[in-house]
Amino acid sequence: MKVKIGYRDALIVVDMQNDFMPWGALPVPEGDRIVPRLNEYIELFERKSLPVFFTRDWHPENHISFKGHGGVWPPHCVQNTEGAMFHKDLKMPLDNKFIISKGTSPDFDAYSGFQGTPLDSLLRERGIRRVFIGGVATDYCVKNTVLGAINLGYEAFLLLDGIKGVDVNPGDSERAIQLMLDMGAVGVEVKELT
Ligand code: VGL
Ligand code: ZN
Repeated sequence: MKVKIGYRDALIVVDMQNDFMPWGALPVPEGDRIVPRLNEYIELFERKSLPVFFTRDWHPENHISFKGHGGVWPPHCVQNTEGAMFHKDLKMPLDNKFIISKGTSPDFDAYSGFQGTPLDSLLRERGIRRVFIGGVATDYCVKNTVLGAINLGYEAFLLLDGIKGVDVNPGDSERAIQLMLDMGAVGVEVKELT
């Protein structure tokens, strides 16, 4: 299926930060392998002057999701640390780019890029109706961002060749993908976009 992208479309790249890479504190296996593919998507949107949103986990060091503070995860993506920086090879556009920080206060966590952020209003005020979502982790922040988008009335496209999951339990990512598709997300690959 060919999908023609245009002025009502935006790209959302989820959490491509060092701590989610194989060398990071909360590694997503092969999380770094999707960088070149995500760069292709970014360039496609950039060429058409369409907005690109980069979400990032941006936690205080006593964050509720951390072990010892009520959560299950090792400390990760602590504000202003190297682990919270984007993968160095990710091609961030100079213009029409937005960085969306989430999980920024100690007592709230956010797996969805929409939770506690201005993402919805930024999309809405630009007349965006369709969002194309890739990044990490398929079974956490990608899943919740896709479902959040659908709940808010956006048409959500899942970048099947631009996602990687944690798979704490084997099969988590496969089940997450199936759930997103069942909820109405449309799976696409880069070669289908024009
Ligand atoms: C994420 C676990 C904890 C994610 C964030 O980006 O998918 N996963 N915090
Ligand atoms: Zn987190």
